[in-house]
Amino acid sequence: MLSVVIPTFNEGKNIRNLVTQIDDALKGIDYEILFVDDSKDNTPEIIMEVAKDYPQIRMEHRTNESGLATAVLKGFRLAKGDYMACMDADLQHPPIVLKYMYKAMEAGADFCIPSRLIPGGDDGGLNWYRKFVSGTARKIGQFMLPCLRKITDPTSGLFMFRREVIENADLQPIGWKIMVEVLAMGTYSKVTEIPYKFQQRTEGESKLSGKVTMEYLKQLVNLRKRYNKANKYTVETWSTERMMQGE
Ligand SMILES: Nc1nc2c(ncn2[C@@H]2O[C@H](COP(=O)(O)OP(=O)(O)OP(=O)(O)O)[C@@H](O)[C@H]2O)c(=O)[nH]1
Ligand SMILES: [Mg+2]
Repeated sequence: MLSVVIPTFNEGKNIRNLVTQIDDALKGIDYEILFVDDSKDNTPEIIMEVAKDYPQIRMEHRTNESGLATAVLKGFRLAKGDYMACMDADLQHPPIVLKYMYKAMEAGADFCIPSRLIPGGDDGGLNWYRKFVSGTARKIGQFMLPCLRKITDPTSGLFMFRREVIENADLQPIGWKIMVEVLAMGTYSKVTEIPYKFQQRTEGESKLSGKVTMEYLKQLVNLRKRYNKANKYTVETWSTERMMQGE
């Protein structure tokens, strides 16, 4: 089974569209969707409404806790799947990519990381400022944590891995970049990167802020002391053709 963990904060307008697209993408695959919701609006009601049509949906609504990292970790703890995925609710991560991530896992990957920065990938026309911020965050991360250096797009919120990867990992929920935490603390030997095209957000609002940047730096300093130095892995990079093979 595949568990797709989706953190949500005021994403009501995106939920039905998101679930419909995930269900289309995962035809024939046993899956569950776990929403971990900290919304202050009617998003939880919308999720429950959509869940009437899709029994694969579970929701954890939190009222006394918030924050992206703790939400995703909560989702991983509740997940029942052999494979776990994390994605944003705002459709910036096109749900169809889940199908190809699953394919990479079935082909033997322990960890599948879609990338905007390999041939066939696209950053969705980020403006120069967002490009600069995201490029700098990536480079600082790779400088601080050698274990990120072979990964082209380690700071996104879109990834899939085998449950065993985090079984003995000490994941501490600070910051925004939960994949960096899993890559640094997890145990895995084969990573597959696949290309994907990042999308513009069309509904709802971004929650990015200056606080996020500080938390990221704090997280990197903390991980530098703790990361799993024994973990060695290889990276296989799929082309679009390889990804589409057999379709
Ligand atoms: N549960 C929970 N989810 C959150 C929280 N903050 C953000 N999210 C969700 O995390 C995902 C990523 O947040 P975004 O605001 O899209 O961040 P971003 O993609 O880096 O920024 P944009 O590119 O501007 O959209 C979305 O699904 C949000 O709803 C939070 O405190 N709790
Ligand atoms: Mg977003």
